[in-house]
Amino acid sequence: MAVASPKLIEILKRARKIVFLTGSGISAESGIPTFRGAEGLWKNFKPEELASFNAFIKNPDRVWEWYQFRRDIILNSKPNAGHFAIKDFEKHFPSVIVVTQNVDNLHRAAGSSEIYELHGNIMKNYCIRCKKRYDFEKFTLKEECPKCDCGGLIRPDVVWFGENLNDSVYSAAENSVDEADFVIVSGSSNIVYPAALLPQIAIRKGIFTVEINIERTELSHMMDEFIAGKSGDIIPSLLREYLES
Ligand code: BV8
Ligand code: ZN
Repeated sequence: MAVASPKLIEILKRARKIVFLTGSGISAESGIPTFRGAEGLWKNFKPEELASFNAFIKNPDRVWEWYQFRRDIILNSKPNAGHFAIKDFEKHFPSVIVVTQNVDNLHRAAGSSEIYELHGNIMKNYCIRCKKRYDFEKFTLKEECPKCDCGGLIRPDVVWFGENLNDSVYSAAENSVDEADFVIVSGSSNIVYPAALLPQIAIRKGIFTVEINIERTELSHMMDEFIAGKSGDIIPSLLREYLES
């Protein structure tokens, strides 16, 4: 049973610049819990309780432990068919850009060549005092927040609630959407801002925007098409149906 409408395939045939906007749902099939799903990461606490600078300063060991718990899951996970299909789109279209809210490094692991990580990368860290970087270090400490040589606390290089996104990353992401002729939104509940503004930029510009999700989201009603299903099933099918068309 085809997942793509004839109209979608027609527009894809003319597309040259495709942007994928992805959220934690695209990594669910890699075994990484989403944020708001039933088994969600936030299930026992509200995001602000852990993913904020105040929470970190109030209880650095607890926040550090939560990130170490998530790193362990991520280090034991692999990109899934959805990540790989996004990379495969690069063989058939001049420009394929990934704008992700995820911090799990899986688009990079799948080999995508142009990625904007709006919320940072959980494998990167820095000292809050001297800003010394500790990227991709294998920290052995599990329950205790490590300290920098200067004595400052080391934090994950992710964007916490209440923190600004990196200006250059966000404006590059905005420009990519602005110049796109086809936008695919997948695996996001579209609740977190300013990331959730990006699909709306495309829609306001009349760029063809497709949402792939296992359930409808806050923005589904604004999309040109909504395809219900898992990203790991739908994105490969989309590419296959395009190539067979
Ligand atoms: C900002 C990194 C300016 C950390 C994350 C009050 C005070 C301060 C700010 C605010 C406030 N009220 C609102 C705000 C703005 C706030 C915000 O949007 N809050 C929300 C909760 C309303 N935003 C911010 O604070 C941002 N900064 O605004 O700066 C500013 C500055 C100062 C003061 C005010 C404003 C920063 C936001 C970034 C937060 N950091 N992550 C970490 O990861 O630990 S966000 C975190 O949650 C994730 O990164 C991710 O982006 C987000 C979760 O969203 P999703 O990815 O969509 O995941 P979710 O679980 O929600 O949904 C999964 C979806 O997948 C579902 O739809 C599900 O159906 C679907 N799915 C599941 N399985 C599959 C699937 N789909 C397809 N296939 C499947 N197999
Ligand atoms: Zn330091």
